[in-house]
Amino acid sequence: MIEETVKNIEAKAIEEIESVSNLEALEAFRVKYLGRKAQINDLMKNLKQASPEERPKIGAQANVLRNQLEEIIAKKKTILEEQDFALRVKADAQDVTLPANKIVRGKKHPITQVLEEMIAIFKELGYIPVEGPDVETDYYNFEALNIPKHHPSREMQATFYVKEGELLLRTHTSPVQIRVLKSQKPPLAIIAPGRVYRCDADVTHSPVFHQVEGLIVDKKGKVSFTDLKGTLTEFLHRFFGKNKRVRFRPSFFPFTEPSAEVDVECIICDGAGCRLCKDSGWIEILGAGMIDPNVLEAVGLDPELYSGFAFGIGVERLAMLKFGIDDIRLFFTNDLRFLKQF
Ligand code: FA5
Repeated sequence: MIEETVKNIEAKAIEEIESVSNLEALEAFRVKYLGRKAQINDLMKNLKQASPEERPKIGAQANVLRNQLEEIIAKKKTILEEQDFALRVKADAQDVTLPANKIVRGKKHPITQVLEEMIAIFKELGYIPVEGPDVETDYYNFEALNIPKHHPSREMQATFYVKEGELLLRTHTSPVQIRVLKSQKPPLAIIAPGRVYRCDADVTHSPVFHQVEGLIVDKKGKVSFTDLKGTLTEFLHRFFGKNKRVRFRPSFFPFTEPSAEVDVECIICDGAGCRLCKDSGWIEILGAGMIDPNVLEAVGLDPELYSGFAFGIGVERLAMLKFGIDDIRLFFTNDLRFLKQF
């Protein structure tokens, strides 16, 4: 009787294990055949009823069955684990024939590129780069540059004040002239690149832009307006090449006398007149002149003994002309489609 039961359990288990298809089902199978409530345990309980001669035989048979069941389970477990692993490997598989992701490399902003090129050219011409603060006092930005309080010429540069009448965002790089002349003895030749701020906005005017200031001071008579013109012409030739048409035109600045401005032929209309050049055919790029005696006096230099020249170049304007850009705001909106072209 018991022998038959053992055989039945064995046959059922062998049949059932076939349909076990995952590790969860295998665990259920193990609980069913070897767990606390498994039929094989009842078998052992019934052992008492058997005759003393039969008992060892039945016990041995039950043990064989137990071992067999354990073996079946172990074998199935190995198979299922291998299947599982194979499935996971397949799911994780990388297609090594796919093209790799492109690595996009960053580039320098066009204004940084132009600034670096300008600085390199002026260094070759013997100028030393210096820096000044973006937040300036009224004294350095205006007063020492011969622009007294309430003078109409202050309106040439609409100012952002940090503290009305005292502290401001510098409207040009010219205050660096004063800082240098107060701290260094001539002869000297410096450039001062940096950000400047004005309440200005259209296709050629930005509220934040860059200038490169230039300043040279020596014993009176050593540097003349001819040197100024020669220096700026040389710079423009190196920057644009010799074919770009430029013109010098008389102008006014309170801190230089005589003064000039330099224009470059408009890149959009080639001089015919358009929206960018406001129908003039020219784009203004810089202001310059011989240092006004009042400025030399303000820094404690005797205008009878010293003279020099200065210039202030608009960096964005040079970049517009170099790269053919018709709206200054493109430099500040950080559109990647624009920036990627440089
Ligand atoms: C000045 O700022 C004088 N400090 C320049 C100077 C220095 C004259 C030394 C004499 C001696 P101006 O305001 O013209 O000048 O500006 C100089 C240049 O900066 C302009 O020719 C133009 O190229 C550029 N610029 C002026 N305003 C803006 C603006 N809002 N956005 C972009 N570029 C500007």
